[in-house]
Amino acid sequence: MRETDFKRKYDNSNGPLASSLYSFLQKIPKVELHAHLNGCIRPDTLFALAEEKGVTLSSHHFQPAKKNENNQNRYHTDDEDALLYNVQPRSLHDCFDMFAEIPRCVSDVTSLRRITFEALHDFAAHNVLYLELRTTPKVLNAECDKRQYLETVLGVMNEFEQSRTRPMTCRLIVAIDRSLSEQEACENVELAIDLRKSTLYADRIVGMDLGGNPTRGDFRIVRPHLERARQAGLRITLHCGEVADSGAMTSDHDDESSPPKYSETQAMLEFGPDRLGHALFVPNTLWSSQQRHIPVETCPMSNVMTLELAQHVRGHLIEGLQQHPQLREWLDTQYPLAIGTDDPGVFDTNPTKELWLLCRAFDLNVSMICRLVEQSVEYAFCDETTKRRLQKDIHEQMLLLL
Ligand code: 6MZ
Repeated sequence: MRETDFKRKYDNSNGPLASSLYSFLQKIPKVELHAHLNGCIRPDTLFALAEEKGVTLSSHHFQPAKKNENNQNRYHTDDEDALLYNVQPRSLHDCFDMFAEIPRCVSDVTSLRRITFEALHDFAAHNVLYLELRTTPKVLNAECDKRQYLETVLGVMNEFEQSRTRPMTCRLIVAIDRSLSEQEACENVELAIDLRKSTLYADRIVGMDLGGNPTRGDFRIVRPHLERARQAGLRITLHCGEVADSGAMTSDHDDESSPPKYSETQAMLEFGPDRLGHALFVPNTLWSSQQRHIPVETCPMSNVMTLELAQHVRGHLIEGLQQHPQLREWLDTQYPLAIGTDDPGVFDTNPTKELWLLCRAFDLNVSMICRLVEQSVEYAFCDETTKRRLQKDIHEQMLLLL
């Protein structure tokens, strides 16, 4: 379909046809490379699990989703307000409060299986053809240690793929929470390496992530463990520059008598990860020509929320996203990007909404958004054969739609 024909059919300006754009974007095949399992929990499931386990959610952030007069929840695409406004603002502080509470409800294998199945189902419902889901292994109870935790998630992925309800390829990234101890980081790396020795999981576990509250922890402590993971063949993604670097940048360092201050962002770039998460505060001076090509997992809705961008424009998400510190330049320079949801359950988002926001905020046309999605397969951590198959499937589906 030519762009002008498309504009007629799926207008992407303001107005009543905006939801047609949403419906079109819902149908296109997608790739999700940045999603945290516990951040994907459906609000309704969280409330049900809390009730079942007698957990009182103390945080004021947990509010049941409001329904409109037709008893549809706020995510219904005809409800323009739900798409345009951040009806439930989440600061960085808010979302880490929530992450501290969610595990109290996901406290056994049954609930872990449930949230994993639901997360896979929800991504597949948005026609995600390839998912890299990440999670921090946890000891849930006496029957479920970290190994069983990961085996449960991997088992659900196997079942989901075999059921062929939806043709989605699932891979796992084992996460390290930077706010926890070095021992935790070491355990997670050893566990990922060990599980990959089993033929059952060799292809399924593809990488390690460093995440968690960016105002806590120290990359230098985790670095040797990530190095070991890399030596063992795991790919590495780092949450980087999610908040401004507390260390001075090298270019700011004029005083030659004192040693340069440590910059975590710089240390992370020098480590040479395979991908970066967010990369909101990475000064241009820090991207050397080689580092400039590290693909970035960008999560528009999460960034608008945690940077509180929409707050400045009365909750309007599109105007909020237009204030994003990097996205405009990344799009203009065709920087390697993968669009992710981060935490759909926490940020009221989904893979379609992320693309919709990008189109609306930066006036992207349909071929641009399709190209972004197709290119992001290149940054996936799976093997080359899987990538080529995905590229073919995505391309074929796109051709049918356009
Ligand atoms: C950094 C984040 C995050 O691992 O329990 N996580 N880390 N920045 C973010 N941006 C908002 N969103 C989620 O999933 C929840 C965990 O993922 C990390 C945090 O460590 C959070 O506790 P899992 O499945």
